[in-house]
Amino acid sequence: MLKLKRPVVARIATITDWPLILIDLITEEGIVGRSYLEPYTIKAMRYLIPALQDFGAMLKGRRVAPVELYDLARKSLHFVGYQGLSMIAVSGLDMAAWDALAKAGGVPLCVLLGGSVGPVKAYNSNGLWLQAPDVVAADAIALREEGGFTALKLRLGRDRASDDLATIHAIRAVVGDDMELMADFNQGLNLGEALQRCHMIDDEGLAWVEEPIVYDNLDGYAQLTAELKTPIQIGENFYGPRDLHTALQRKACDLVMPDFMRIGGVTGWLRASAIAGAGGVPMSTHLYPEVAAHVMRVTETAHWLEWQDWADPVLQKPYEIRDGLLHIPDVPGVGLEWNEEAVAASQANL
Ligand code: SMN
Ligand code: MG
Repeated sequence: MLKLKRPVVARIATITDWPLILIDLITEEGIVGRSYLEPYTIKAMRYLIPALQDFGAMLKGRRVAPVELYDLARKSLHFVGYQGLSMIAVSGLDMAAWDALAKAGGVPLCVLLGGSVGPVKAYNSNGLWLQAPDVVAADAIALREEGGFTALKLRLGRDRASDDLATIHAIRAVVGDDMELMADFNQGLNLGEALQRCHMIDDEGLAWVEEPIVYDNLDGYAQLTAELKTPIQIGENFYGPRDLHTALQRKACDLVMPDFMRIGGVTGWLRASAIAGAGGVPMSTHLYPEVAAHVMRVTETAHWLEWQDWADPVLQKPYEIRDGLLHIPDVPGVGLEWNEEAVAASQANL
């Protein structure tokens, strides 16, 4: 568990301690594939660890063929269901397997996937939670300076709609018109409230409005998408590529932003990005900025990478952000190595 510098204060939950599961996939050749999961709560962390250990035992002796391991792991939980914790566990395994394969080939993951090492356009998503408008506006400057960002995400869903509007105005006043602003309601509104609030902010020039209502109300999302000028963004709660396909078929959004622990890791992302690409839908990432940077280099409709530095304390070499661009290190794999001292100091009592 890591203490968050800026606690998550959203309408649906407050999070002060951030759980991380660090995964080492150890091969007989001595290569270690690494990934992490950020399952939001310590309880979810407890449920996931045995599932990951079971995958390890089940797949012992197999070749590191990520697509095959993904299918085997999913099928082993088929009767439990493909979504939810099953998919989260599979995603963790998948990301570690792709890392191991790229390391075995001696190339960065983006190169293994057919791309090249280079910068990826990112927005800063480290803060701007549900605090008073002046507090948030002051933090916007600090967030911009963390990496020369040209885009920031703020959170909405305060008790009073007028406070949401005041927050957008307060941030705009300090960062100017050239800064792109994304706004995330974190599923906090019902459809009626969402219609009112999204119309209220529809002329604010926001880059997108994210998850105004509960993630699985696709009819509601279709109505919002049809009614609003501002693009509707969803996707961090897609469990597997088929959820993205369904959302596009239902015209439930303008933009998509899958999360790596839910979409199915790298394998799920690649399958989902083919669907988004065919539909011409811009695709952004959710959390996991390191693996996100690699796949964005080969994503047809790559839009924005979500930058969060929350895993940085346990990484030996955190990725560098400059001029709003995330820089992929030119090392084999994803480039995740644990800072063992920091890991030892942050071990949770499970
Ligand atoms: C979010 C991310 C991490 C924790 C809580 C909420 C958010 C986002 O939905 O899109 O960044
Ligand atoms: Mg979100």
